[in-house]
Amino acid sequence: MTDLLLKYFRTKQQEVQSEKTYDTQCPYCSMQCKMQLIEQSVVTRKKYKTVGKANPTSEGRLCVKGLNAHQHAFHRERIKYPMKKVDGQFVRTTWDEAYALIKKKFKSIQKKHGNDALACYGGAQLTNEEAYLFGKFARVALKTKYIDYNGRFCMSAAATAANVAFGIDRGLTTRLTEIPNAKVIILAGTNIAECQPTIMPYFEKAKENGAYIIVIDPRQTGTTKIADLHLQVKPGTDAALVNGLLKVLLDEGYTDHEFINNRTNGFEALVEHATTIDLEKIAGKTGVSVEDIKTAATVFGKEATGMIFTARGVEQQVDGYMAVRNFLNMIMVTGKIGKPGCGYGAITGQGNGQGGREHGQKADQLPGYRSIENPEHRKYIADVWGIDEKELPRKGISAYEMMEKVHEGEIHGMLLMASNPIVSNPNASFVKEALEKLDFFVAIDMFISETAQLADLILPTSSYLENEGTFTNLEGRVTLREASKELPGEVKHDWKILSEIAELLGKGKYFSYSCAEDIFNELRIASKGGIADYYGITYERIREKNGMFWPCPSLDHDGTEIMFKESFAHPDKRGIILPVSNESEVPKKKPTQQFPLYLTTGRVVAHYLTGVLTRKSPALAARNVESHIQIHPETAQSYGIQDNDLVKIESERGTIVVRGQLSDEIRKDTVFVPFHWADSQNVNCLVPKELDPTCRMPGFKVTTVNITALRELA
Ligand SMILES: Nc1nc2c(c(=O)[nH]1)N[C@H]1C(S)=C(S)[C@@H](COP(=O)(O)OP(=O)(O)OC[C@H]3O[C@@H](n4cnc5c(=O)[nH]c(N)nc54)[C@H](O)[C@@H]3O)O[C@H]1N2
Ligand SMILES: Nc1nc2c(c(=O)[nH]1)N[C@H]1C(S)=C(S)[C@@H](COP(=O)(O)OP(=O)(O)OC[C@H]3O[C@@H](n4cnc5c(=O)[nH]c(N)nc54)[C@H](O)[C@@H]3O)O[C@H]1N2
Ligand code: SF4
Ligand SMILES: [Mo]
Repeated sequence: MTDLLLKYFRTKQQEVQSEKTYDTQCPYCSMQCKMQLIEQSVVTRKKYKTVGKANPTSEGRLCVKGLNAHQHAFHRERIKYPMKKVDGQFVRTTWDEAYALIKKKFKSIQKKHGNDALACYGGAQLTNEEAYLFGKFARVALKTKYIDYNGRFCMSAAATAANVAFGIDRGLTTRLTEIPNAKVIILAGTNIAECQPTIMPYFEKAKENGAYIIVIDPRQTGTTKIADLHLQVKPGTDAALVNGLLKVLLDEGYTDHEFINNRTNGFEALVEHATTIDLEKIAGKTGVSVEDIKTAATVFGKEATGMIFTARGVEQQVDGYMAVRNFLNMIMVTGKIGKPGCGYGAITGQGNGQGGREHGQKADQLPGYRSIENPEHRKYIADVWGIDEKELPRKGISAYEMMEKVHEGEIHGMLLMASNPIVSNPNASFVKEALEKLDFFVAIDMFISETAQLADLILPTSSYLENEGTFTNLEGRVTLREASKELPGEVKHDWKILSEIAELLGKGKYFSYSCAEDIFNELRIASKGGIADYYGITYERIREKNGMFWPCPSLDHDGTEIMFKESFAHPDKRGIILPVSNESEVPKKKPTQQFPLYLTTGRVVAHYLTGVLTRKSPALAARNVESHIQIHPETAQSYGIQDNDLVKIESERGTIVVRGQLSDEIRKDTVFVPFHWADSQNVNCLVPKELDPTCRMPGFKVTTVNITALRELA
């Protein structure tokens, strides 16, 4: 080696020796994997690498999204200053100017149209502290009843079902370490292999221990690869399928009578309902054979331990609430809850899918999972907040319904935080038109998302590397994201922005916090005695124990890992069994001559939700540069479609164009399109507007469509 080269390498080494590390948690899914960002300074630039960190949930693992998460945080398009729209273009502005504009517009809109003319739209990517603060901000600073969040499209069906059946809603009723103790596991409408990849070893361990795994999904996926039995159900028919399973369980006597008698109400009605169930008819409706229904039910009934997990495949339906209730019926009649190796889990989705739904950013909810319509709950929270109970608004409406209120001229201004609704709402073109109609629209984001593009003002917020706060993971474990990287440019934390807006609206005394922990300490008191009781959890205790499970009602309580050991959370301590109809109350789309195929939607491993972040990450974007439609080769052939053709997809709501991907892993009567892309690839332009009557969940998983090869049109 020449002297020159040696010198070069020696300096290189020295350069790289200047290294900093930052602890944080992944900005994506509900596993909330702990990670560390390694920053190496090189003379001309900084180099980054992400590595996993040990913790009791992900045990140091990371998936491809987590490994590349930093790529979006350092992306050049990240916004670092407030941006104001002038003549259709965003221009840099100052915080003072931005705040002056907000004050002027918010005040004039409310003066002219009343307090409810302003709406707040939140997200479950926010920390617990910020979700809590957003709810308080809407009710105390804006005094509006209109607040809801993107969890409506995510968790609402399972949350409502668990609340009504068990009296409390925590995604998993047990800890992940119980999975290897289960002898039979049902995974219904959940593609964990792509959506929570670091959870997989728990299931692989269960399999090594001899567990029988049943997966219910219209497609073969990474998750069906671990299945002993795959029920390739017709989209939207889970409620009926479970009726078939219940029929077998009841007829064959695979029921736990002691559990049913001592712990539940409503069993007699279910027995009566089962007499009306015909297995042949269920097979015809669901596309699952009688033999497979019998096998699944028999294994589930026979084994002493077992678990059921559902996710959006079951839940994002216009009868999602009832479909989940039927799975809960199965858990209760077999007594497979509240003991080792047993339990139910609605696998939460977003980073704070669990906590985001507990602290009051939902239309009908106050912190601690309290109800905004319950006089005692109102009084308690009003006292914590130091306001008169009469000043608290009443309940509002769901996220999509707020868009209808914009069209109807009731909502004139909106503050959006952590969501991209024109890509994630059903009937997306209608939602875009609504947001375009607003008199004043403020988005708080890290990027100019497709929705932020429609705003009058965008306020730049901090990322997972900079913003400290707590997240409640899919287990119900409250974790502390210790983010400490310096804020780039003029970026501010979400909680800081809310507090400063409250101040300028004259409500500063209710929002004087110096750090996230201050807000958490108020949240602890606000949640005390509520369903989701965090009172006994402190930052210090979370650090000590590497996360703590709620409910945790006192400082000497260790948190609750396994729920419902002795009782459910209703006043009489019993769970509620409820017969569920095969047919949805809100009719589901059925194939017609005009729209002959089922369309179902979902995710791919490399992209996250509407893709605003993952499309900015070169390593992830490269894996899927565009959307696609998964079609069975026989179906494709009958429509004259070849692999990689551009395919026009039409529903009664709209038209999109994506690339065809032929695969025999999907049912012949069904096509699948992921929802991570916008504009002409935005699959939500096709999704209908009907909502579940109980929880207001849209039917993202069943649309009917027609498909045409664009080549054919030419
Ligand atoms: N890579 C990745 N991971 C993510 C996310 C992401 O966007 N990308 N998002 C996160 C969030 S917020 C969420 S909510 C979760 C979602 O996690 P999942 O719910 O697991 O994800 P989906 O792909 O929406 O749907 C799961 C499966 O349901 C199937 N399905 C469709 N229709 C039906 C039906 O009628 N019945 C049944 N039984 N199954 C059906 C689909 O084929 C799909 O394989 O993932 C989280 N993790
Ligand atoms: N067709 C179809 N549609 C669906 C679904 C489906 O399966 N099929 N799934 C639904 C589900 S489960 C979900 S969860 C929704 C999610 O859909 P959205 O609510 O639209 O969620 P994201 O795409 O994550 O959008 C988040 C936005 O917030 C920004 N952001 C991220 N972190 C923060 C933060 O900490 N603070 C602030 N202020 N901004 C932040 C991001 O840059 C991005 O612009 O989509 C739903 N829509
Ligand atoms: S996306 Fe989910 S599984 Fe993957 S690293 Fe992030 S938190 Fe973990
Ligand atoms: Mo979600």
